Amino acid sequence: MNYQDYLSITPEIKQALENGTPIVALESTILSHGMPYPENLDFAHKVEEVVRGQGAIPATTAIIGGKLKVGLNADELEIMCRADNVAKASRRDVAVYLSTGQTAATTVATTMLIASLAGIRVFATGGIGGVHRGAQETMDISADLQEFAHTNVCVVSAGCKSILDIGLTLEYLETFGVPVLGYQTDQFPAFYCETSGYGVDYKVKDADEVARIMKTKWDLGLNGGILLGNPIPHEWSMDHSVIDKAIDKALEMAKEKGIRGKATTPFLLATIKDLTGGDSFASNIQLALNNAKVASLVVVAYSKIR
Ligand code: PSU
Ligand code: MN
Repeated sequence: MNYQDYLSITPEIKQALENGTPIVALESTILSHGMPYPENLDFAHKVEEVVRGQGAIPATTAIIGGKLKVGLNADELEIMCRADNVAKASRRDVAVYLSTGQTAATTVATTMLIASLAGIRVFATGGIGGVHRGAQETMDISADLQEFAHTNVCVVSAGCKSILDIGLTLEYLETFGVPVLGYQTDQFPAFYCETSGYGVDYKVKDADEVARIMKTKWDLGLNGGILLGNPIPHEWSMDHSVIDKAIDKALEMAKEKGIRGKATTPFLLATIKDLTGGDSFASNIQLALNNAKVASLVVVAYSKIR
């Protein structure tokens, strides 16, 4: 068998791949392990509509029935959002879940991997995983960062949450040669907040510029991802003080409860949501929709010059 035998691509996306129609990959961990039901289902449909509204085709990914799914139908979206017995698949889990038939949501790392296998070059998420605070001791560094080191996908994200050590996350990306671009900003965004206090390598003015950077990088054989930081829309940006308090508390609780490994990020996300109430969730939805829009602009520009 070759890798294509493990892919299950919807007819619509197969045709889009053949015709060179722009496609945006979307992850499912944000649905299964990042948002409550049924709000996640509403979001899952909305984010796909945003992509279609820009003239691109959405491709939500997941592992279901021993296949790497590229594009989910309504029933499959429902399964991922209900999240009953849905595992979280990062790179190390992929072969196991494909072999055992375990249903699993895809993280940034595995969505990049699946997108790349399918020939999709742009992916929209909420926030990426990174170097956790205290990683000097715990070694907790998301596999997302290693995926950026070698998989050719441009990921549009609102930066990352400060549950992570943002400075060390950027250092790690630099070491592995990953360009970090700011969409119309010179600040690396901090998910709920427009700014993080850290700069990006390059401020880009529009989607065309991002598309040219993608093409040039991969033409040269400089393999690996590109991170496009797209700040949360100003009107939804939250106060650093509000969010920082919740994040500190969530980190403390994780420590007390001895939460470790792949449970860490979902625990922190759920706890922060509880601590900040509806506000942070409303912001979360808006930033993710905005990333889908910018990712669509980028892939439309990329498909014109490719
Ligand atoms: N950070 C967020 N929201 C998310 C995630 C991270 O603000 O939904 C999810 C993404 O799917 C990301 C994964 O790829 O968590 C990272 O998990 P880990 O830290 O275990 O690698
Ligand atoms: Mn981890």
